Amino acid sequence: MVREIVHRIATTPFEGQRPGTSGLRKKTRVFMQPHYLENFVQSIFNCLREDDGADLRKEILIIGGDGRYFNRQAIQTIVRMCAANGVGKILVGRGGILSTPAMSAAIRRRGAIGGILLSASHNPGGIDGDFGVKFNARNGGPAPQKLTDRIYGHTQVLKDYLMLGSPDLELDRIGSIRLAGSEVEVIDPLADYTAVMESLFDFDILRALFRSGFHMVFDGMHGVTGPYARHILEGCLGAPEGTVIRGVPLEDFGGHHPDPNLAHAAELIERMDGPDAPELGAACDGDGDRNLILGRGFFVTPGDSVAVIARHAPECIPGYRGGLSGVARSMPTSTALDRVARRMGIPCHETPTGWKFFGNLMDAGKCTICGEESFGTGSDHVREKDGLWAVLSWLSILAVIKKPVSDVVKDLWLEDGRSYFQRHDYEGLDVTAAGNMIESIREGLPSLEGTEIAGSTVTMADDFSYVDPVDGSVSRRQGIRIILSDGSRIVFRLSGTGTEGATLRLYFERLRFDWDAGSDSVLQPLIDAAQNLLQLRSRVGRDRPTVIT
Ligand code: VG1
Ligand code: CO
Repeated sequence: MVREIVHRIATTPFEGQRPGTSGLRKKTRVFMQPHYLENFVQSIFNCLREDDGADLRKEILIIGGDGRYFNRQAIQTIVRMCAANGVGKILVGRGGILSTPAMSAAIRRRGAIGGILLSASHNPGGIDGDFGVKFNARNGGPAPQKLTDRIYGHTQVLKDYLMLGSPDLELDRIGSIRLAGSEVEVIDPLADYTAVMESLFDFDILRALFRSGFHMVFDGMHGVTGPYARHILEGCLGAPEGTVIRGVPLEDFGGHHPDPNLAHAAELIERMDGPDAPELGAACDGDGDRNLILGRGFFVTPGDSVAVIARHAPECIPGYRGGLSGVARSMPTSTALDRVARRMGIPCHETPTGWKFFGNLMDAGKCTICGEESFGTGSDHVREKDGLWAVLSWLSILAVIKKPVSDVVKDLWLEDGRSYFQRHDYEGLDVTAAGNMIESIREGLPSLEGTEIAGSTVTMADDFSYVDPVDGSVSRRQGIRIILSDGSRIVFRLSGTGTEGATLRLYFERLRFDWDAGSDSVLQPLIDAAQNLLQLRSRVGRDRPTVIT
């Protein structure tokens, strides 16, 4: 037997900014620099061991990613480091694959200490694209900010890391080997996730739906969800072969942004047009946590989607038959969910952007279903947003309600009005100029109240602060919101996930009861008002957004 040798490799302190809401996200080439990935990963181990007193020999750790360029190489490195650090059991998704929700499901079902997830989500992949590493904790959710900060603290004082000098692990075959003191098992990345979906949804009803000729198309965008969708939709539920398009994960996502929105899922949107189009169209992002829902010639905004799911889940999905304990949305997300919650008599929480805030509420039993405007929807079955879960939710609703997607949404608007909603992103801005702009607006907020904007009076203008109802922690400066007397909102904040320059996000919402007016015309007064207020041309040299979703 060959003895595995643990190398202690000297290193320089980690140079990189503090990880944001979704872990550490950088250009792929940055991650490929010597010691870069290693430093971050060793800091996770040091943090678990030194701060939390974890005995890693007794723990399970799960590794997987969305299949993008550098995924396999990074996994080989992390497996060697896990073994060198004495992790008891290391589980790796076959082919290096695990979607973000599947990772969350696997951590929870297997009682793991956490998981290391390799993805930059919907950002493009490839050697000139983006890469990312994220640590998910025992509850299956993204590390809370305090943990992320502690991991970052360790990166700053790291002197060396531990690495095993072993050959590459065979990633493509299910099986188990011993590596130093660790057991390494390559697992089926679909198994845990599929079991969770079976426990929530009535697969018989969904099978019957497809047997009756229901026609849908699912666009995997060459991200990680393709294999999950093929297995569940075409395999378990009997949807015809070809229902899943772009279903093979590719290292460069076929050269596209694996981002399921109106800008990047153009091909799918085209397919959904016309009288013979499928009844349901859906897409997921690179790591499988985001979703886009389309009806025939009809776009469901993410804010409406989560409202519809919450409204109908107890009646249409067995996993929610007992009712919902509460719902939650991120602050910029439209208020359609609030109105549904009021109707259902359940609390609706408003959290800062980012999934980790929902996790706390869910752990405390305060929230069952939640969503974000950024095409994220999910529930307490895992602690990440879950793209395919949203698709199965919609299928279940359509199977019971037996109406077209567009009518299901219009029924919602008829009940409580329609939130017209748009997000405008200004990407690649100068970091200092963007920061200064936000700062100066923040200073002027108190004097905005009571003034006239877009034909209404400003009733509130503040920078959103969130007090977590579970642990009392306070998150300040989570986005500037201007609320008008007619209920309209203008929100803006800087992105925490970009890898180049600064990204400014402007969110517009206006509630109307005439639900067939075009979004553009309804929102234009708010858009003009924001342009006026922000003075984007003079402050950051732009007068047009990069992307509208
Ligand atoms: C964006 C979205 C946010 C989402 C986050 C992670 O963050 O706005 O709603 O939770 O991405 O999504 P930001 O800070 O860039 O606005 V994912 O699919 O990239 O894990
Ligand atoms: Co994602």
